[in-house]
Order: sequence, then structure tokens, then C-alpha cells
Amino acid sequence: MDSKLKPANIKGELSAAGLRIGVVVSQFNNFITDRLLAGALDAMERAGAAQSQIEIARVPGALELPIAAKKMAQTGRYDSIICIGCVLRGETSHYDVVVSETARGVQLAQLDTGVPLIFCVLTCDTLEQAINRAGLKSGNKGYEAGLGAIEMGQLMKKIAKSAAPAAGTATGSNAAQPRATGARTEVKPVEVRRGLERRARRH
Ligand code: INI
Repeated sequence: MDSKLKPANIKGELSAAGLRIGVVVSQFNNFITDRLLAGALDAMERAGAAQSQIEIARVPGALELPIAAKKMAQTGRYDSIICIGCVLRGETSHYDVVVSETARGVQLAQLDTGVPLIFCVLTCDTLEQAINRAGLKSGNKGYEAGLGAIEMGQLMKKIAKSAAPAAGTATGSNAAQPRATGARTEVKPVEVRRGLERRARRH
């Protein structure tokens, strides 16, 4: 039976208005990553982005994407960040490590900082497969990532806005919390020392 409930839907528009987007691009396999970057820029331009709204950082390889993206996210300057890379099985015996650590690092960084990190890392067996995903048969994954960055950037703004109470109405545990800075709560060295001392006294 269909429900009569019609809850509000929150969706990010495909408009770059008011957004700042970061892009981190791996130079390894740059024959592919340059094409992915071109696809992402094309999508953002079509969504109305101006050059001044986009900043690009270059890293040596896919494994360096997470730390650079996290550093960019922690500045608080970006609404979303695209991570572009290409890992080819044929070129490395540690393919699985590069792929899984890159994906894990990007996921951790976005959850840590609260800034959407769009994962645009091709993981292919052959160069031909990568070429097909960077502008030929299977479209351009960079283009999809560009749209994803715009949509997520706008969605996060909307969610933040809908969660913020009107002036003077903040109440209880649902009151809006200060915006996350992206920094993890650090345990101060002195607190660690005191904790250890307390434990030592108990034994
Ligand atoms: N980096 C990639 O982006 N793609 C690859 O296919 C790749 N291979 O084949 O090894 C690769 N390795 C480099 C790695 O990402 C780091 O840059 C390097 O290990 C230094 O930390």
C-alpha cells in the first residue's frame, strides 16, 4: 500500500552558483588523468562555474590524493573536492594496495572533515579500459565527477541551512552545532600523561 506521507526531499542543484570546488590530480598516468580533469572542468563550466571558483592541486600519485584533499578540506575554503587518479593493474605489483589505500584514505578524509570528496580514481586492468573511461566509449568519468562535486556541494549547503534554526529559536539537543572545523579532537599530551599516571596508581 502506498504511503500518504510526502516528506520533503533535499537535493543539490546542478548549479555552480556560490560554490568553491577544489580538484586534486595525480600526475601518475597523466595521459589519463589530464583527460579526466578536462571532463570535470567541462562539467563545472556547463554548470556555470567561473575559473575563479576552482583550484587545482597536483600530487605525484594516487596514494597522495587523500592527504592533499584533506589538507584542502581543512582550510574550509571548498564546498567539495574532486580526487582524480588512475591506477593500472599492469603497471604495478602493489595494485591492490594502491587502490584500497587510496579509496580508504579518501573516504576517511571526507568523513573526518565533513567536506564531500568525489572519488574519481580509475582502477583498470589495461590502458585501453582507462582510455575508454576517460573520454571514449564509456564516457568520461571526470565529467561525472564534476557534476557530482556540484551536486554534493549544493546539497551540503542545503542540509546545513535546513538544520540551522531561525534566529533566537535554538533549543535542546537538536540546536545547530558550530560548524565542524575538520580537525579531529586531539588529546593533549599532558592529559595522556595524567591518564597514565592515574592508571599506574590503580595497579
Ligand atoms: N600511482 C598511481 O596513481 N597509479 C598507478 O598505477 C601507480 N602504480 O602503478 O604504482 C601509482 N603508484 C604510485 C603511488 O600512488 C605513490 O605515488 C608512490 O607510491 C609514492 O608514495
